[in-house]
Amino acid sequence: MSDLVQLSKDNDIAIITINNPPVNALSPGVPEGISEAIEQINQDAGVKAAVLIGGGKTFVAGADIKEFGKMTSGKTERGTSAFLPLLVRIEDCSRPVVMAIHGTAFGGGLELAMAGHYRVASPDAQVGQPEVKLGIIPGAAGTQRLPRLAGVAKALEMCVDGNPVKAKDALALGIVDRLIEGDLLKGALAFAREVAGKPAPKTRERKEKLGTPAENAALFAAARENAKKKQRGMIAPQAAIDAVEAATKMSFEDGSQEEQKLFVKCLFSDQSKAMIHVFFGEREVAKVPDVPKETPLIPVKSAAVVGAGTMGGGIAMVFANAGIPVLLKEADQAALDRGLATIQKNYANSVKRGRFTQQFMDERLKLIKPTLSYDDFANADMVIEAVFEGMALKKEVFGELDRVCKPGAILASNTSTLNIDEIASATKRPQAVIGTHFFSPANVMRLLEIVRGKASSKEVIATCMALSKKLGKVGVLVGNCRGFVGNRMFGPYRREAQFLVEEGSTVEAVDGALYNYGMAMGPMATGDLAGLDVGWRIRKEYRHLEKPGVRQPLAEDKLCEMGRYGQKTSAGWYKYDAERKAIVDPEVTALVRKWAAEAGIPQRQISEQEIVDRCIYILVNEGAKILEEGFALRAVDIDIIYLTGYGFPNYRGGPMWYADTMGLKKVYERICEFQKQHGELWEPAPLLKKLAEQGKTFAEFDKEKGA
Ligand code: T1G
Ligand code: NAD
Repeated sequence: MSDLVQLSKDNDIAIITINNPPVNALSPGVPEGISEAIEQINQDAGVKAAVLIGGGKTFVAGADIKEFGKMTSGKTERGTSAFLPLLVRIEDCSRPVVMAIHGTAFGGGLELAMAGHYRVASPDAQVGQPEVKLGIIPGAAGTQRLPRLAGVAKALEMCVDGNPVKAKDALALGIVDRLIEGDLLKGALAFAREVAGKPAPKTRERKEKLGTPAENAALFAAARENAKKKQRGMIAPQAAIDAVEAATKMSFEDGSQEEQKLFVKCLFSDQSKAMIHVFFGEREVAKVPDVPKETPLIPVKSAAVVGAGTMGGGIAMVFANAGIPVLLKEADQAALDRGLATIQKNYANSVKRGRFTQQFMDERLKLIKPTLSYDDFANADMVIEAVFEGMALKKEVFGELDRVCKPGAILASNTSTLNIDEIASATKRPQAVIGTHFFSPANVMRLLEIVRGKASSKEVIATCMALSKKLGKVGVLVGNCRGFVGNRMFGPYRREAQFLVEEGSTVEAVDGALYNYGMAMGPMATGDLAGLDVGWRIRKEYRHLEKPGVRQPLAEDKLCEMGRYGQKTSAGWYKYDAERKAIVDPEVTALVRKWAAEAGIPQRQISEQEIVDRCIYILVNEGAKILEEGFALRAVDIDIIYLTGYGFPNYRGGPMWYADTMGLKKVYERICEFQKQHGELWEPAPLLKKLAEQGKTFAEFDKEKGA
């Protein structure tokens, strides 16, 4: 037996234990070990039944995703197609095989479990086929066995959405046969003894839940429409639907072959490469090279938020949702009441949409304690300031916090652009000051930019990085430059979008092009959502830093002077109806034409491709500058920031990965073209130039930097 798979016995029951930490992935050696064990069981007359269980914290979390990168097109023999016969061998085992599931049975893990004759699970276990989240589909007959166990509708949902199912629901669906309270192995052995000697049902032979062509036709049609909307631009969800449909129309063997073809098509797509990059990227960003894993963390059992506006209210909800009591301070009662009413409304909407229960809402609201004074701040382990974006006001607030907060408390600012070191200079404890830049709506957006000040201590950094996971956020450490990483790149992105409108394109054409590219929302509509006045206030704050003679967008400031702040004033680049639906406003198009003519900006036809190239490549160029200046640890950090905070399509992997996919030489040459046409704003980043000339990628830059 290999050291990844052990075979032992409990009297007449064989036990196959998989030990491949941390998640018992089906790495090379694991399928082989299971196969050997099944062989031995078949030879051992003393064995009446078998239990297969995972060692450590979980059952099998799927195929080893790290192996995918090593596979070349058409050569998957080491991959899933080698795994398929093993599953049949388990199903054909001469003794009943009971799969004992704890933690997660995901992807190949659930496919393995379904090849067993019975499945028992711990009540807190989860099962699922999350492959679409990697841009692939189940590749070991998951789309064939799951509809046979759980029915077509549920199998479709699980394979297309990729979301896990709790053990209790898996029991109701027929995926699991029994829940085991307490010691799982003990319960599984007892179950095995109950079924020993009885005929072992083979999942692949079951047909009773495969429905009829008439019933299924409507299901598949609805699923295709739904996936087109919800997973816009992605190929894997549609492939998963095709594979489950094959299960209802073909034999198990033919359906499995059909699944294999679809699996391989997805696996060797750019989308899958991008989404696997994202999978590992979300884990990589948690690592800060100079902040060791064992850095002591500051316990955060209570928090406080200053300012209950758009952001402060959402941030208070984030802490309450994580079970951390939070004080919420405002400048006056009216503002406090407004903030609390918004929180109440947001929770009520989530209850209405079934995201939370009423009980959850009531419990969370109890954790949010409104106040108009700093009195109770002395007990807070962490304070987050979210008052208006002005340096003077922020320094005043931090001066107060320095006076009232206990030693060791973390003092954080939610500023979106201001200098963290300057804010920290308002205190006598700059080592406790850090930026925690949430994104609007704070209780929804996953991204948390953690801004490192030059004095921020490693304990404070490590604590915020770890806390972000507890708050359900993806924490990314960034440097303290203007706009940090996300907004520093977003500025040029929105600038180019506005220039394109001023040069002859239209608001809806620019937004349409980026929407078709896969962005959740176009740059103009995003401006209207966040409030055009936020950027306007910041531009006014930094007017003195603008380089003379360098072109600046002219339309948005004029719209703000007209009071068109976007959704909040029902008019910005678009007009908005009562449901906040955007309506193209010909008045804006006419105004922009007039302003462009007055500014002497020549008008021309602009293609969709140019719109995409200018907006996306300016992101890449600014990202490369940020990387070489050291304000981001890795190119993948920039990708994760854009995927979790700016609605960048996950199947493109983020702006830096997308540039690698396009080829940096091509990207660099395109940027040089834009530089010729539009001047110094398009000066290529030296790092991009270097990598392009060396034929390298940002991914290689990360690897070499070993960050
Ligand atoms: N392969 C390789 N490495 C994996 C892995 C996997 N399947 N899952 C996790 N890791 C690594 C991860 O990178 C991290 O490494 C460490 O394990 C801990 O993970 C045939 C083709 C199971 C819910 O999509 O969802 O099966 O950063 O930090 O928060 O049809 O990991 O420490 O170096 O996430 O406790 C389908 C993926 C594969 C599940 C645990 N399976 N994993 O979460 O730990 S495709 C999945 C997860 C497939 C078949 C197809 C989560 C988890 P490092 P972690 P966690
Ligand atoms: P907002 O105008 O909606 O809310 C600010 C709140 O601060 C107001 O309710 C105000 O009454 C309160 N306030 C002002 N002075 C105070 C004081 N001394 N004590 C207590 N409360 C006080 O602003 P917002 O959009 O929530 O932005 C807050 C901060 O978050 C800013 O720094 C902004 O740059 C940043 N931010 C905003 C967004 C966004 O999309 N709106 C996103 C990320 C970060």
